[in-house]
Order: sequence, then C-alpha cells, then structure tokens
Amino acid sequence: MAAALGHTQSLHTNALDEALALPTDFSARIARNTQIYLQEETDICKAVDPWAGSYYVESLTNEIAHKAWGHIMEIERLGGMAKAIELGIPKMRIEEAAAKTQAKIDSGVQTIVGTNKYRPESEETLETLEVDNTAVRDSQVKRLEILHRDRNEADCQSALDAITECVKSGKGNLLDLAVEAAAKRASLGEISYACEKIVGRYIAVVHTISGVYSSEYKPDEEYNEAKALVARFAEKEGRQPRIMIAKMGQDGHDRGAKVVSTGYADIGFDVDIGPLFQTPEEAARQAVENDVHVLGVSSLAAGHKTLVPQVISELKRLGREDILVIAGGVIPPHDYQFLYDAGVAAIFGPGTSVSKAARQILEILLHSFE
Ligand code: B12
Repeated sequence: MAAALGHTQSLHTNALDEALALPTDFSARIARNTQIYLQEETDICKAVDPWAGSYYVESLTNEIAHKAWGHIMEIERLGGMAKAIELGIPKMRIEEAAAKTQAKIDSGVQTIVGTNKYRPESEETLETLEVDNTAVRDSQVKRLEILHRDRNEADCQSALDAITECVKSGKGNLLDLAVEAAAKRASLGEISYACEKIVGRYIAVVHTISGVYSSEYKPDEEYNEAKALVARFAEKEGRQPRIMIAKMGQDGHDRGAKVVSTGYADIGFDVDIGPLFQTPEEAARQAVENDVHVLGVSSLAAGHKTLVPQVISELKRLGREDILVIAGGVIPPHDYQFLYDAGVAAIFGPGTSVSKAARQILEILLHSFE
C-alpha cells in the first residue's frame, strides 16, 4: 500500500514463504490476492497522488530526491556509470547500506516483527515447495540434447561465428546477431561463449568493506561475547579465526555473503570471499590454499543439496576434512537434516543475527580444540 501511494511504477507482494523457498500455489495465491485486494477493494489506484500537499510526505520526497542526486553526482564525478561499475562503487554502496541495515536489525534498533521481536517460542514448520534439483538438471540437459539434435547445425554455428567476429572487430550489432543465433536455436550458454572466446569472462572485483557493520551496531552482550570468543580463539590458535565465504553454482545472490563477511571481519575474523559461481572443487581448493578454519557456504538458489556434499567430499579428498563447513541462506528447514547428515556443522537461515551466528561458530571451533 505504501508503495502504491508513493507512486511506484511496478510492484509485487512477496509470498509468505519468500525467505524459505519458491512459493507454493497457496502462498502465491495469498500474495497475488493481496495485490488485487489493494487494487480493487481500496481504490488506491484511482487517485493520482493522494498524498500531494502533505508537508511531511513532500519533505520526504524532497529528501530522497536530494540523496539520489548525491549518488548520481558521485557517479558523474567518477566518469559515468561504466567507470563506476568498473571501480565497484554502486555495488559497494549497496553493500554498505545492507551491512548497516543488518547491524540495526541484529542489535534491535530496527524492528522486524516476527524476526527480531515478537518471536514465537517454538516455530511451526511451514509446508514449502520441494523442487527436485537433479530432476530439473536432467530435464534441462535432455532439452539441450533435443535442441542440438533438431537444429541445423551449420546455420547455428555460422550465426555463432558471426557473434565472435562482431566481438573481435567491434563492428556490427551484437544484440541483433544474438537474436539471430537464438532463432537458429543456439543456447544462451553458446551465445555468451561466442563472446567469451574473445573477451573472456567478467570477474567482478570483490571488495571487502570493514567497519560498517560495527559502526551501526549498538553493542550488546551478544556482540561483546562474540568478540571475546575471537580473542580466546586467537590466543589458543596463535592467529585469528579465518573464514571463507563461498558462493557456488549458478547463484548470483551475494548480498547475504557480503553482509556476513563484513560482520565477521568487524567481529575479528580474517575473512576471505570467494568469487561468484565457483565450482565445489574451486571453493574447496581456495579454502585449503588460504588455510581457513571455516568454510561458510551461502546458498540462495536451491543448489545446497548438490553443492554442499560435493564441497565436503572435495575437502576430504584434499585431506582437509578438519575444515568446518557451515551453511547459510535460503535453505528450506526440511533440508536441514540432509545437510547435517552430509557433515554440515551449522545452518543459518534468513533473519539470523550475524553476531549470534559468529558466537555459535566460535563455540564449535573452540570445542573442536578441546
Ligand atoms: C535480493 C534478492 C535477489 C537479488 C539479488 C541481489 C544480490 N546481488 O544479492 C536479485 C534481484 C538479483 C535476485 C535475482 C534472482 N532471484 Co532472488 N531473491 C532475493 C531475496 C528477495 C532476498 C535475498 C537477500 O539479499 N536477503 C538479505 C540477506 C542479508 O539475507 P540472506 O542472504 O538470507 O543472508 C542472511 C542469512 O541467510 C545468513 N547467511 C547467508 N549466507 C550465509 C553464509 C554464512 C557462512 C552464514 C554463517 C550465514 C549466512 O545470514 C544473513 C544475515 O542474516 C530472496 C528472498 C528472501 N527474502 O530471502 C530472493 C530469492 C533468493 N531469489 C530467488 C530467485 C528464484 C531468483 C531468480 C532466479 C529470479 C529469476 N527468475 O530471475 C534470480 C536469480 C539470480 C541469480 N543469478 O542467482 C528465490 C530462490 C528460490 C529457491 N532458493 O528455491 C528466492 C528465495 C525468492 C523466492 N522465494 O522465490 N534475487
């Protein structure tokens, strides 16, 4: 309702199981009907600007416009958006804002009803949609096989070659050629690979920001205890606890990974962040090379049941099964036991306080010394 009254151009209401899994038909229907209810029973879409003239709302609009202008000017000063992206500035600003918000939520300065306040003593499990990862993969592979079999291979290859040539020479309309290749039944992977042959794959620069989480956190017992446990660990081990946060598979959701990285760094961990889209082999190798104590997998795209057991067996193969593997992100509760059985030491879903999780991780680490 706030969005509609505030002139949003597009919105959707999220399903009630949004942070657990893809929606079920039931949760999707409630979400959709909430929108229809607002639209058809309250008539909010009929007034063009119902809050026009409200001094308070107008002053907020003015404030947000000026703040947005500040960002636009920062980008202009850097030489435009392409330059700003190369320098990682827009992503860094988003990550700073996310870390600040997380700190406010974790320390209770910002209330999220049901998450950091008014929580039930025990939570009922909600039925969530189960997707069979392996079956989805198999069916996609089969579809690709049919695509390859039924297309005119020579036509398709020459459309892909035209893309490669365009990238090489810088002449021609790349989008037009991509559409042409798709019409000749080239897959998305083949179309991007036709470019990759010349320009390689873009690797985002990973910046770690520090001090942001702690600057917004109103210190409490939880935070102080986590810091004290870090000191105890460092005394025993002779170095700070070292954690690598990994993003594996086709999962671009890196906000949570960045937020927890910032939080742990501020609490006193040495933090390594793996690049996006690592394979389990790459993640395990990086963890071993960096000699971490903990490998923290952040998984939001439902790959956990495949990727996490793979990374654990890869660590074993490398002789480092002592590295503690933990997981976080959107993992449906009914998959927790599967991951524990695979060797995961702890799982932290949406709504987890960073300092609370840090404390739990440190307790497990210290326990392993005893
Ligand atoms: C923001 C968001 C996006 C952004 C991501 C921006 C970015 N750079 O991260 C955008 C818009 C790009 C996006 C895209 C998509 N998304 Co999305 N997205 C979300 C959303 C709404 C919030 C995620 C988030 O940032 N939360 C805030 C952070 C701080 O929380 P968090 O990651 O959960 O982390 C906390 C804990 O989980 C834990 N934690 C997390 N990692 C770790 C690691 C360790 C070691 C530890 C200790 C703790 C920990 O601690 C954190 C602090 O509490 C979720 C739904 C949701 N509400 O969770 C869907 C969601 C993850 N997305 C989903 C989907 C389907 C997609 C798309 C496929 C949509 C599409 N069809 O295109 C694409 C895929 C993109 C890709 N390539 O992967 C689904 C995934 C379904 C599933 N898992 O079965 C979700 C669950 C929504 C839903 N219910 O349908 N998405």
